[in-house]
Amino acid sequence: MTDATSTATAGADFVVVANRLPVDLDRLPDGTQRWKSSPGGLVTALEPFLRSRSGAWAGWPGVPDTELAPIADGEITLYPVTLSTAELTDYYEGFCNATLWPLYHDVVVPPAFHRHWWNAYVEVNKRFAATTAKVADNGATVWVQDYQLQLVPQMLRGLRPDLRIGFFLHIPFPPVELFMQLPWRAELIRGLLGANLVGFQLPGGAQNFLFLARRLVGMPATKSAVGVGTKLGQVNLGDRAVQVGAFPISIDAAAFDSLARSRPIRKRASEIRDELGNPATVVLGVDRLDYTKGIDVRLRALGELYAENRICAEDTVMVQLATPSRERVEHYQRMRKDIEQAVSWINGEFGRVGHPAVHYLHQSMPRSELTALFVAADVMLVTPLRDGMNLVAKEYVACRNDLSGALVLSEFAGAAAELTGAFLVNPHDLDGIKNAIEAAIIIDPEEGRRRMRALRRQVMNHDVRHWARSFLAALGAA
Ligand code: GDG
Repeated sequence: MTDATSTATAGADFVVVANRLPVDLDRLPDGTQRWKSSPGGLVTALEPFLRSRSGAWAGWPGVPDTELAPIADGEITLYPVTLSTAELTDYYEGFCNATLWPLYHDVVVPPAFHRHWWNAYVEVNKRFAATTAKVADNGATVWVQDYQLQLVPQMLRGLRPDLRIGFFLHIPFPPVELFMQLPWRAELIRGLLGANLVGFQLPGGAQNFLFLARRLVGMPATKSAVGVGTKLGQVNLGDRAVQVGAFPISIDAAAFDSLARSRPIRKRASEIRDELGNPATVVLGVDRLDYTKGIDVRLRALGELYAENRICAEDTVMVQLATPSRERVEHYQRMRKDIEQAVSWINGEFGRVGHPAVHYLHQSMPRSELTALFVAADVMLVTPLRDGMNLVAKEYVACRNDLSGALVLSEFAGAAAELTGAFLVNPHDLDGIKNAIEAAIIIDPEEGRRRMRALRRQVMNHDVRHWARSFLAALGAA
């Protein structure tokens, strides 16, 4: 990666705008700094589009109070957007993650409403819009990502009416009764209506948005039957129309599939099983440590199953990877304590020396090790109280090329709409979860293969490139 100050031209014809850049600035203890790529699914999905045209990406580089020049990353130019430490507190940890995140996830915890957080959100959104306006070529396509940047479409349209603007929300869009709590509800809806196309994970989110647009902005919404992909709803704004639709995101399924088949990963998976004491059943959970993910729910279910002798810690061992997340936000600190207490209760009651029942890892691990865990696990538990999609569920399925393994999946994860071959559970129904975990453990192998075959057909045929292509095709037609 090189400094692109001299080469960057105001002429990108495809611009991605996201809270984070696909690279992180890493400051080393000796004071030097370097770029570390953080390739997520989004990068994989968008790379072909970014490279085939003259592509740009605007986002925060992960370190506050730092002005950085544009960076050339191959043919893509990255435009760092600066955030101050105060903005990180008020915009990111505050409005994004303590107001919008809980509000959009069914108020699983109460959202906090503070005017100074909102003001910071407006300011930061303005900065993202201004950066994008500077780098986009005449008539360029701009794709704005997620809840951190909901005002950008309108602000950008004000600065650059020539642009074709798409917006995609990665998290759920809440029902009207919840959204109406937000003091700045009309501003957010107007912000989103600056786009030509507003995309959601599920038709339900799109319907909620259409309803709110009609109610808060007073615009007629037509074609209210919102389907996935091509059947779009529409909000008419007089001089222009905004398309609204559902585009369920996915993963780089082929990459997971081939990594999971590779010899080193298969070898590592079998080592992991050895290290766990070769139990009959390995149960796995993989999540960002977040209160929406229902980690506590599944631990409670597992603990009760051990206590009732329906499973035993010699045969059934759980690994829970909880990746550190938003550690400065208060609710996250409290939840971490509760989860660690639950793990320690289970191990105290049911573990033996050298053989804990639950192996809990509060850390982030390399993609290869994560894939080996997916390969090693007989039963995958994905039990969020609410989740836009949940990529982990799809990643597990993509790693089960031998058709073994069972997925227990919350009905309230977006992925449940597609992964109907999973053991679907209501995460509020503890007995239902216990029954599903038990059924997944003792499933007849033929029935298990039948279910996994159906899951894999869905995931392998609807990957993240399919998602990006269908969104961009709809945006192109909007
Ligand atoms: C939001 C929405 C929606 C986790 N630990 C490690 C690691 N991971 C990876 C997983 C997966 C990703 O992080 C998590 O994605 P999810 O979809 O499960 O959840 P969110 O982070 O909440 O994502 C969600 C998503 O956006 C996309 O639209 O599905 O609903 O909430 O890919 O594998 N990866 C590595 N090490 C870890 O320790 N390498």
